[in-house]
Amino acid sequence: MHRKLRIKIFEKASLCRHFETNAYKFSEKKLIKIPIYLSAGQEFISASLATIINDFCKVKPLIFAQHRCHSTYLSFGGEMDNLIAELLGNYKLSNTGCMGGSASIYSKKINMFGHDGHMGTQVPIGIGACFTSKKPTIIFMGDAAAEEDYVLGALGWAATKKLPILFIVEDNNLSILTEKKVRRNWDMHDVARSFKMKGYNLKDSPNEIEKYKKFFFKEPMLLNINTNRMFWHAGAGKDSDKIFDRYLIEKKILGKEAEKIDKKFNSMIKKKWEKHLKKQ
Ligand SMILES: Cc1ncc(C[n+]2csc(CCOP(=O)(O)OP(=O)(O)O)c2C)c(N)n1
Ligand SMILES: [Mg+2]
Repeated sequence: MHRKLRIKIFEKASLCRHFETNAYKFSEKKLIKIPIYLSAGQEFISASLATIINDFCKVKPLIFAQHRCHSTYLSFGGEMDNLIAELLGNYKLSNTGCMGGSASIYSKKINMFGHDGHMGTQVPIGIGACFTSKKPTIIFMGDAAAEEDYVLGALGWAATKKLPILFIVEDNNLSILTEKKVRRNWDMHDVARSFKMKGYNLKDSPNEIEKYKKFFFKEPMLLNINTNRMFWHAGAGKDSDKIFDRYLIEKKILGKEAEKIDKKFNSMIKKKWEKHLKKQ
């Protein structure tokens, strides 16, 4: 992967990481009063996809995400101020009004549709939107949402109709606290293949994700991307301090340039949150 592209992806991931660590802090201090679903640890999935889709595919897809969607929204160009206002309940200060809380973020500007809270419903809904519009569509789901019956049936339809959909399983191995091995003995990339669509199992590294870009939106494809959730399922807390952190790995590989980006977003995003908190 070109270093320039890798840096661009790191920039998006850094923005997402600092957004989430601030959300964590203010949730812990009870300044955020609603349930929040933090995506820290998983941000390289949306940061890589958004950058590659913008630079390489040059399309603006319809976006369907699940409850852990802050990084999706921010990576694809959602306004950070609106999301901060939403989480703090300062709806009048955002351009969108109420977005339905952390789990249901939407944006007309970036074609992102809000989630209804039922795991996996975004899959048949997104497939329907693509079937009628034929627009390039990206649908995110968790590894547990992927197990829902209505997800599996709908995948078969997308495969049959060869719809231009990129299905992304953000596989953090967890359904709240239950690991995948307790829940099932099969893999989502195999399921996709059994429906005769492309299906791959990969890590959440930008390098790995980039390998599949030539197939994006040409036909249905499912990428099962293995990742790690840094914080609790909901709210501010940690299940473990010992998780693999892609952000630290990328920062180390990219060296001084990444350190500078990290510092820049650290101070910029902290200031943004503080500005919003003053208006409360
Ligand atoms: C249909 C349905 N069943 C159960 C729930 C309760 N629930 C909310 S999130 C969740 C786990 C989601 O796991 P996954 O899809 O892997 O996403 P992650 O939280 O790991 O990002 C469950 C069981 C729900 N919201 N909807
Ligand atoms: Mg999960």
